[in-house]
Amino acid sequence: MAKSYFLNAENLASLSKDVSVPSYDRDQIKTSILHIGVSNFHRSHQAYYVHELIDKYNELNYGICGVDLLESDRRIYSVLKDQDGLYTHFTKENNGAHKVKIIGSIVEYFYAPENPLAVIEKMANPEIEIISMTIAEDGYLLKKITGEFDINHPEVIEDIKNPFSPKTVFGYLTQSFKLRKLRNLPGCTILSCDNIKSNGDTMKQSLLNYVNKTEPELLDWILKNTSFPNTMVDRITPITNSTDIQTLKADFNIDDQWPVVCGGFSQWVIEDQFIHQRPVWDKVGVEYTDNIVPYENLKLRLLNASHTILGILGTLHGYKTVYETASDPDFMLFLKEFLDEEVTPTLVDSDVKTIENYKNNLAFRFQNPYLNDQLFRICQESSAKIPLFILPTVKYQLENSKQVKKAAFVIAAWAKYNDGLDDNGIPYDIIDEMSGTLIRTAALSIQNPMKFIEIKSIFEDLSENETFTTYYLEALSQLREQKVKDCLQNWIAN
Ligand code: CS2
Repeated sequence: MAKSYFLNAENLASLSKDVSVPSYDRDQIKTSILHIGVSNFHRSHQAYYVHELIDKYNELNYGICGVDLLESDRRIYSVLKDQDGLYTHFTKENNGAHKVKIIGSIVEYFYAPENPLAVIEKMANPEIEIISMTIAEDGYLLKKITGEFDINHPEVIEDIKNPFSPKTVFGYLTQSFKLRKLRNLPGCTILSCDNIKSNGDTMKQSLLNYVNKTEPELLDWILKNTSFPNTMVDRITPITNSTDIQTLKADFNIDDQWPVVCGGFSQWVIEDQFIHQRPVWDKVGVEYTDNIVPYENLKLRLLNASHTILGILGTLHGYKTVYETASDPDFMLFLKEFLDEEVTPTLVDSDVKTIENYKNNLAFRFQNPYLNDQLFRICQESSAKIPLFILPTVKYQLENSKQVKKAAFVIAAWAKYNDGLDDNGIPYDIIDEMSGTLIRTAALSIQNPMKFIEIKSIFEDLSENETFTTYYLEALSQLREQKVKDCLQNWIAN
């Protein structure tokens, strides 16, 4: 086996010619973006676009300063430190083609727990024009059911007590905005890149609530000097596994401790509301829009809902990956009918051709044999995903007296999923903030099947809707008697 090279700035020149390395001088880059939450997804998506812009167009004004806030981020901190902020972007296309690129757009990095004041200073630096984030849904500290900001959240209480060593993104933003105001500096754009509905509006609502409680005299400044564009983000990014690390070593001579693996398709749509000049990311495929809603609905209700369905049904059957499940015609037929009959009617802001193209592209993306996207990843935190990906469809359909049959089957399958055993009797883990409630309620629903959809923080009043519950009860009783694949036959082709 040829010698592999530890990935760092010094070794870039030694890497094989098959590997694309930054063509630019990283020392010349100005950091105008500060990104909170250097997740796998950030590295496969935003940091990739930023890299492409610098690499292809020599746009040196848009480097990234990465920031992580959580104890659990210690590992990425140490990897990026060792690797001079460099990492491998490993794209796997459906036809087996691989693209291996070293991404150089993260040129600075701060691990906030080690030096919170340095992070506050950096965020207040006028060179930072955009503060972006991927902090996951729970980072917004919203109360279940009402969706309001949880002002009594333990981390908020902590931040109020220790404003100069905050734990939350809101604590950091508030302190840095105070400095900007005091120093008479311009504000900046807050760019949420989380896969949630109205991510910019949600960020704004949470931040303003926090500021209202902690520094009300700052509210006016924030309203005048910042903006919160909504965005739609999309790139399938499986969990990196040891085989990926080995392949990069053996086939490309790169010794990268934590590369990022992703599918070929990527989309980023951003509302055009920037405080400073809008970045020319459109040169590398970003779309700017005045209205994010149609894009968001396609993404959440078609792609993410499909993932959730394949995740739950596939796991019950005993499959391990999206690819396996999406290669099984029974599961795909059920999914296709669900998308056609129950989701498509809700997509009132998109034309038929756009919707059809989107659905066809989805099937193609799911059937990528090289991606190894684990159902385990998809099923994590379903209690946060289902209200976002599937229940808005159910709500729309019920309000318009339209079909909800397959959605009801999926919810029943999720109740069964929380028993933690697949159809071969093999156990799996349930990773969910609400796992205790889910497991307990699924067990109770063996005697009393309504119990599961009576979890108000997930389903609100859905258990009171007779059309839905009739299908749900029928589905759950079948699922308790038969394997999921056998049940599917009763639910496809009406
Ligand atoms: C997935 C998403 O977590 C999930 O349930 O559906 O992570 C999905 O892969 C991304 O949103 C794709 O952009």
